[in-house]
Amino acid sequence: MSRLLGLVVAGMVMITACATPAGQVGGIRIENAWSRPAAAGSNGAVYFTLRNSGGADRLVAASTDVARASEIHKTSTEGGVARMTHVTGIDVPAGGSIELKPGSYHIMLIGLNRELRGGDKFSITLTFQSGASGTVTVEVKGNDPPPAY
Ligand SMILES: [Cu+2]
Repeated sequence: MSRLLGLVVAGMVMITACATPAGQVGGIRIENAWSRPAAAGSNGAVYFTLRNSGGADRLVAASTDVARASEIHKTSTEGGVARMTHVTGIDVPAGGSIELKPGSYHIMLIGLNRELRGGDKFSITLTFQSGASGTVTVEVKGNDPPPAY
């Protein structure tokens, strides 16, 4: 790659990184990390998209200092009843992507030690089965009451 092209690519990467909270952990890019507002003492949920340009991997843990504990959950609806299950991880296929979103996978923040208000930012550290681990910024979006997770 020419030096000039390298600079242009580096510039584009920086612009993308500034547009939305995002990060790179190993071969996996974490995009659009967000959460809903939630009161101190209650539970919150974090959502993001995992885009994998490397080999198959698995999200196995999350941690943040805004909550007492962080668990990987999956919401599923059976017979019209939504139910959350604590799962051991989320597979991220080679070259594939997974979106954590309301009604599906999410990171459950258990026992928030502070209020999450619209516009706030906090950090979450994600660990993958490959051993790759990294911290991304989560943006609290909106002023709605927390929805069903
Ligand atoms: Cu949950």
